[in-house]
Amino acid sequence: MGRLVTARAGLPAVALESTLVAHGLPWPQNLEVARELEATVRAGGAEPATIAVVDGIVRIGLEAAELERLARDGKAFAKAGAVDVAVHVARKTCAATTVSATAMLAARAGIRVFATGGIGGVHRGDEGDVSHDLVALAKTPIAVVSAGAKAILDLPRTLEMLETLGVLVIGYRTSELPAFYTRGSGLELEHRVDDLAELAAIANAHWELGGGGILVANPIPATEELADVEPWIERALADAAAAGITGKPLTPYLLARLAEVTGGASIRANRTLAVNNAEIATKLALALAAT
Ligand code: PSU
Ligand code: MN
Repeated sequence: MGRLVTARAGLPAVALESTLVAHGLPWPQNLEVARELEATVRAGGAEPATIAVVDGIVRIGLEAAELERLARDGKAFAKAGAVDVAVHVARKTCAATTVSATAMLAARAGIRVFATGGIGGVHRGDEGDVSHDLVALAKTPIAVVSAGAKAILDLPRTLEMLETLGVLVIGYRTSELPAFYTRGSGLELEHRVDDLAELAAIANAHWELGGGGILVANPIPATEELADVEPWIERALADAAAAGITGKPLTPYLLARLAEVTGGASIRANRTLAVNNAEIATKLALALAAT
């Protein structure tokens, strides 16, 4: 079905997702970020595997030209959750993979660590719109390093849903669920670790016990926080409601609208937090490989 890129001899792999590139960031910053995420993993001593479906082929790791195609022709790539992947494989179409699809495919390829920007969750004002990311994480044995869940969401409900579904949420050097653009949400986490060797030990124990996904909640660096973002989020949400946007296009719409109203500041914060997540994911992959 897919081409599984075997990591360079002896190197642990870190999965990276492609929806962030195709639908979460504008061209050409999306290509810069995609390359920077891969470079960060390589510099840390692991092998990056950006995951996408290209002309029906599941790619666990993209060639440089494929990465550029994903960024440049992002809109020609559907936004695929875990359940959508088969359709694109059978029809030989292109799809960017969300957190749910990337986690599923990475785990099948034997990859244990995955970096994204921020996972999906429960949308504000629409408790019926719950990202499949949460359900997929619950059943997939992989550690996802994420700056919490995206601030455009209902974070208290998202955290409740993670608990209901049984996703192990661990704050990395924080006791609060990070809010993507900012370090804290005021929502306390039950578990915190300050050391990646300890996190690796917890992950191994979790998987030995038959556990699924682990959300490693890694806040944006303090100097890069996007202050006073809430009024902009509320404005973007109001615009989405006025335009009648719901379902899959909602998150891409909100991120694009936020980029406009913040004059690009949200893009810079998104880039910083994603790269920061790739860095910690790489260190975790090395820590797991050492166990
Ligand atoms: N992180 C980012 N930007 C993004 C995403 C994550 O910094 O665009 C993507 C991920 O692919 C995640 C998706 O799975 O947003 C959530 O979409 P939805 O809310 O429709 O489930
Ligand atoms: Mn949704």
